[in-house]
Amino acid sequence: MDFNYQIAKYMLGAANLKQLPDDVGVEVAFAGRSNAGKSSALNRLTNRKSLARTSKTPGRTQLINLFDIENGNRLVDLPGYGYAKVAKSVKEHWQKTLGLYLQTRDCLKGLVVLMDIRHPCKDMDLSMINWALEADLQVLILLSKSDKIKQGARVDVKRKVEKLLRDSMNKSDQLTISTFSALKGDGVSNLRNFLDSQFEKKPDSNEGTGE
Ligand SMILES: Nc1nc2c(ncn2[C@@H]2O[C@H](COP(=O)(O)OP(=O)(O)OP(=O)(O)O)[C@@H](O)[C@H]2O)c(=O)[nH]1
Ligand SMILES: [Mg+2]
Repeated sequence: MDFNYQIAKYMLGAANLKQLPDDVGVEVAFAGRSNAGKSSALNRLTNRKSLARTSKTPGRTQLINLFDIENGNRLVDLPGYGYAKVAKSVKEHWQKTLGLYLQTRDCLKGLVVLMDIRHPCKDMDLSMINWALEADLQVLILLSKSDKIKQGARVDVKRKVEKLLRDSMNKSDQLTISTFSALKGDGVSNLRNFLDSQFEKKPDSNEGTGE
């Protein structure tokens, strides 16, 4: 393991792009439909119960929340898309802000897209994945809440999603797919490996200095 994700520190929640920290270092963002399990995935990764706020009510995360890892690396919890009951004006604001963040943020290197394993590949998921690949981001798809279905069905859904995405997307070599359960820990090592491969290592990380 290259990075210790347990030391993640909450930095800030940005309501608009002006509030984001300087566009340097590396960011990997967690995207997905509302309620897909983005905040829960971050909590599982960092082994912290409530680093990122989770909720049974979709639309919980309403800011771009940033968490500092170290060496200028940041995890980003994005507001979910596709939640019908949020007021239209709020939704429009978020779609615009999210779109701008994804399109203009130079330090954004990777995107983790969570899709509930029981309802994968909705239109907005496919647009998000397609857009990210076209923008040359590395993409990890997490088929979330895998504990909700049996092992056989898990393998089956993963295979189908893999085929659909490989057939429909250009640049699918930038794409990795894993099942995931924040509850049971399925796929957490795949998430860690993906992040380790995106983040900047220290220039001369010196073991034994206590850092
Ligand atoms: N069974 C099960 N439930 C999960 C899992 N991950 C998340 N949940 C539940 O799904 C609900 C939504 O989880 P969140 O992590 O808040 O989802 P989110 O994608 O951050 O949602 P928004 O911030 O609204 O976009 C919560 O009730 C979680 O407890 C999982 O792996 N297994
Ligand atoms: Mg959330």
